[in-house]
Amino acid sequence: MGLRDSLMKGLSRSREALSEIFYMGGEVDEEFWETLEDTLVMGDLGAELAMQVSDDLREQAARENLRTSRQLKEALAKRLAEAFEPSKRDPFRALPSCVLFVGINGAGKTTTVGKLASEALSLGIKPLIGAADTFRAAAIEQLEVWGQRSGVEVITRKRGADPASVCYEVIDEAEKRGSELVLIDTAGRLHTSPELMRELAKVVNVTRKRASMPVAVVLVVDATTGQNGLSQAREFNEALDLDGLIVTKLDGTAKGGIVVAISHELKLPIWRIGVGEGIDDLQAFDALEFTRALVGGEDK
Ligand SMILES: Nc1nc2c(ncn2[C@@H]2O[C@H](COP(=O)(O)OP(=O)(O)O)[C@@H](O)[C@H]2O)c(=O)[nH]1
Ligand SMILES: [Mg+2]
Repeated sequence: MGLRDSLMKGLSRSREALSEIFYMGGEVDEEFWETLEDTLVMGDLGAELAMQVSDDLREQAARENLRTSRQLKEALAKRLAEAFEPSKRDPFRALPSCVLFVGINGAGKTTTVGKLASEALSLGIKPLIGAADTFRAAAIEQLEVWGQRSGVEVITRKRGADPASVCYEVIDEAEKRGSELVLIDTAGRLHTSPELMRELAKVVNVTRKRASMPVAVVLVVDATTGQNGLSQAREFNEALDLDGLIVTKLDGTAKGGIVVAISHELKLPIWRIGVGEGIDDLQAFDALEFTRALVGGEDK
């Protein structure tokens, strides 16, 4: 399946609701605009942004005399794409670089580290993985499996070790070996636990201080969590001053709109998206491609 096809397929559930309103009978009337706004709100875009987008589109439609569903969908895709925070620097390409992966349990951090290590290798970049999720023995093993799968070495310490010291060590190793990309997995934690968030802030601060290379803190968010994903992003950003986002599980979610909402509200770029459990199921993020898949610009 091509890159674009898998995104189209993944977002099909998010797209269904939107597609319906564009085929209500073709009349672009008051009801159409109201339904569009409601659908955007229900698609997890958030009330404020949904209203802004539908108002802007309505003005543009009047101004440019947009009538067909094809024209309206393309205009909607473009307007939604503008809501994303653009990326100024891709930390997986601008090297050397150290990236810390944070997020709640099950968001897809470990999987994403594995996918990115493999992506880096295929580009001729020498990555090194750090297992700073020392809380559970299974977490270290899981990362080692991903290391084997991608062919990248994983620096670990035993269960219960201080995660900050693992960060220290992996950066040391990277400097010694000339690894240009350091990927550090951290233990999942609930954004609602102040104590765990403080501990993570310490890990982040130590790493930012220790590393001579730029450090990026990336929140991994599971798209299927919808509005909760937005709350997670707010809390993690508050505690850690995030640099960017990776959104996972976009294969088969009806909540694709949340991606727009998080990037827009927190002014954070989206660096990659996860579209499956396999090692190659990670894509670069292109805002317009994403919103076209969300809106369904060319499918009818
Ligand atoms: N469908 C799908 N599953 C994913 C994706 N990313 C991760 N997963 C799955 O989500 C589960 C949790 O992933 P894991 O990396 O262990 O999350 P962590 O706790 O944040 O490290 C695993 O079963 C992964 O296979 C994705 O993009 N799509
Ligand atoms: Mg994990």
